[in-house]
Amino acid sequence: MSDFSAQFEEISSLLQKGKSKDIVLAVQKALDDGAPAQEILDKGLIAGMGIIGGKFKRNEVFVPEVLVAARAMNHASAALKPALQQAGVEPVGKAIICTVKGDLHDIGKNLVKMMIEGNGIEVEDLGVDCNEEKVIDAIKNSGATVVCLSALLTTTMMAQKDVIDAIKNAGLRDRVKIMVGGAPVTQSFADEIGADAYTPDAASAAEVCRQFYVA
Ligand code: B1M
Repeated sequence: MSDFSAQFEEISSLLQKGKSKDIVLAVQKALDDGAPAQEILDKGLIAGMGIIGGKFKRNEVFVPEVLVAARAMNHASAALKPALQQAGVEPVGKAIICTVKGDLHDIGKNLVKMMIEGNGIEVEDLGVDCNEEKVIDAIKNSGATVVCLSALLTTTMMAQKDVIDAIKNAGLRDRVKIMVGGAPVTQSFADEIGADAYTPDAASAAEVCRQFYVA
């Protein structure tokens, strides 16, 4: 079996340096060499972002460095998108996704969206810092039957509960399944706030989301 570890290491390093153009070339080269897309994502991109996150926490890097890394992550994810998504999957339904109110982190949300789309589900992206009203309007107007909520901050995870409560109060709870996720979110938190599903990563989010349509 081929060993792509040096290439994953390079991708992680380019991400940490925020080298958007070079990382796209490195991702493409790894794909051309036969590296699995999911491993490029996990061992290259997400690993690199984890290292940046640790440095950010220890005040070894600051918001500007994290922002250029985030930009490189988005470029690299876009380059990986065709390989991550299954070709020719027929749409089986529609979902809504957003990062909740007060939270601007969108990399995880974008990955979840990409993987769900790759599992044959149309996704309406409501963006970041999304309030309850926007979600309610989207449920009413889009016909979506799954709502996906992402939160990356301990201070914003409760906004997932606010959305679920607002959906209940609007009389729409029976119309949608609600999925939650993001680094601080856990299964027990999801149970506590009345979500239908918690998944720890984008790939499992896509699997669970598809089950809601095909089960
Ligand atoms: Co922020 N930030 N940040 N940040 N940032 C974290 C989250 C933090 C852990 C860093 C740290 O201190 N170590 C920390 C949160 C601490 C806490 O709450 N306990 C933090 C902080 C404090 C902040 C600010 C407050 C910093 C400041 O201004 N002083 C500020 C808040 C801004 C705001 O949102 N209001 C802030 C700002 C930023 C940037 C703008 C600079 C940038 C975001 C850029 C962007 O997203 N476009 C940023 C980044 C990049 C990070 C880190 C470094 C990386 C996050 C990331 O993209 N990870 C992060 C540290 C870390 O995570 N190690 C950090 C990669 C991504 C693929 O993972 O998003 O977890 P993640 O998604 C995963 C899973 O969680 C899951 O799937 C994905 C992978 O498969 N998932 C779901 C996500 N959503 C899901 C939904 C699902 C299912 C699964 O179902 C619906």
